[in-house]
Amino acid sequence: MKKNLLGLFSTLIVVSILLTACGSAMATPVSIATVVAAPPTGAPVFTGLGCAPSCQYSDLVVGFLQTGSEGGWRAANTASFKETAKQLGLKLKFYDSQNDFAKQIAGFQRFIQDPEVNVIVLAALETTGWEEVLQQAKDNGKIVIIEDRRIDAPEDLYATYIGSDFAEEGRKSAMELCKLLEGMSGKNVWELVGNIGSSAAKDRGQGFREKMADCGIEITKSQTANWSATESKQVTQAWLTETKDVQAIFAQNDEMSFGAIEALKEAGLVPGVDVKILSVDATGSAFQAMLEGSLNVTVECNPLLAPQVYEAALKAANGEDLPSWVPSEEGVFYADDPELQEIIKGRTY
Ligand code: GYE
Repeated sequence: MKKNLLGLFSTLIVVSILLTACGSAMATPVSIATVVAAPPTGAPVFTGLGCAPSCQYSDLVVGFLQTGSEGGWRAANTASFKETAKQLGLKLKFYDSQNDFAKQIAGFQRFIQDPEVNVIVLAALETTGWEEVLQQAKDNGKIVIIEDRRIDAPEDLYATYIGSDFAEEGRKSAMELCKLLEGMSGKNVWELVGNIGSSAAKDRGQGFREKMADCGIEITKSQTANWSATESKQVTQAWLTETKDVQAIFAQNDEMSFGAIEALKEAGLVPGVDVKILSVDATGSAFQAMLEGSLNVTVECNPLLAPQVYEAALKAANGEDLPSWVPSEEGVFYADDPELQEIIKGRTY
C-alpha cells in the first residue's frame, strides 16, 4: 500500500514537474504578449458599478471628451453622442477639448474628480500620454471607453476601443488610387495629412504606404493640414507654385479634399479630371463633390459610434467582459457609380 502510495506520490511529483515545465514553456513565449493585450482569465477590466448586474442606461453618467470641431465627420460624431444619450435616457457631460491636448488631459482629470461621472469616453487627440490619467480613472472606479481614435496604452486600463481600422482605410485608398491612375504615365501623389500625433493620421498614412508600391505610386509631397479645408487650400496652393506635376491627391479626410479642389480650380486645373482626388470619411459634402465630378472616390469612416459605445458602457457597468476592439463596418463610394443618387438618399450624415 505505502509503496503504492510512494509510487503514486513520486508519479505525482513527476507529473507536476512536467506540468509546470509545460505550463511555463507554453506561457512564457506566447502568454506575455497576449496577457498584456487581453485579460488572460477573461476577467473584465472593470468590475462593474454598484448597480451591477442590473444597471440601466439611466444609471450611467457619461463624461465625453471630444477632440474639438474639425468638420462634417466630427459634427456627425458629436451629434451621435448627444442624440443617442437623449434616446437612451442617460446623462451626458460633453467636454470640447478645442483640439488642444493639454485641455483634453485637464478635462479627463476633471471627470475623474466628478463624483457623478461613472463612465469616461475619450476621442483622443494624440495616441500617447494617457497612461497616468487612465490609471487614476481606474483607481477611482471610472469605466473608460476609447472611441474613434485608438491610443497606445495597456489595454487593461480601458474597457474597450470602438472605432475604425484607419490602416485599412489607408490601404483601400492606395488601391483605389491605383485603379484611378491605371494607364497614366505619372503616378505622383500629394498627401494631405490630418493632425500629427493622431492615430487616424498615422495609420491612414502607414496603410497607404503599405499598398502604394503595388502600382508604382510615389508620394511626392506630404504635409499636415489639420483636417481643415482652409489649411489644405493654402498647402495645395503653395505646392502648385512649385510644380503642377501631380496626378492625384490623397486627402486623409473630406474637408482637406475640398480645400485642394478649390486650389486646383484657381490654378486652372480640373479637379477629378486633370488631377484625381480621393478622400476619407464619406460625409454628405463628399457625395455632393462627387456629383459635381470634382471628387472621384471617398473611403467611408463611420462617425455614428455612440450606440455601440453606450452599449459597451452598460455591459462594463454590469461587470461583463468586452472585446478589446470593436471595429466599424465601412465601404467605398465612387463618383461614377450609377446608383450614386440612390445611395445619397440613404445616407444620414
Ligand atoms: O476622418 C476626420 C476627423 O478621427 C476618424 O477626424 C476621425 C477623423 C476624421 O477630423 O474628418
